[in-house]
Amino acid sequence: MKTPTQIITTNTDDDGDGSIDSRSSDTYTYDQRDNLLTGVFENDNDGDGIIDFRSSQTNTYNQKGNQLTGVVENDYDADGTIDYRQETLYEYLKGSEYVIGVSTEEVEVFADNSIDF
Ligand SMILES: [Ca+2]
Ligand SMILES: [Ca+2]
Ligand SMILES: [Ca+2]
Repeated sequence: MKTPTQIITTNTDDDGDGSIDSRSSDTYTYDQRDNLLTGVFENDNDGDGIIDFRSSQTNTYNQKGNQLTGVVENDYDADGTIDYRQETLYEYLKGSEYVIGVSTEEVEVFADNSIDF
């Protein structure tokens, strides 16, 4: 029996001084077939406890477990407004033979003061 929810937290101490310089938290959920349903990725680039980047992935599947849609949403400045969205549609003919296609939609290209590397 697989765990339906998986959370991976990474703390990075870049200079080894004992204080965390960046952290990321990834949360995954799976269906009973072990297909990835959602993934949420959060990044605190400067380790101040405030999330600076957020991204999510949402997938749907048909009854055979083949992926039907995949939606990626990125919030580059973690202000709650999605800055980038990409939707992928999968179509299948007989069996699992996969035919087409990708459709990409961009809400905005970039936010103004996004990533503070
Ligand atoms: Ca450090
Ligand atoms: Ca931060
Ligand atoms: Ca945003």
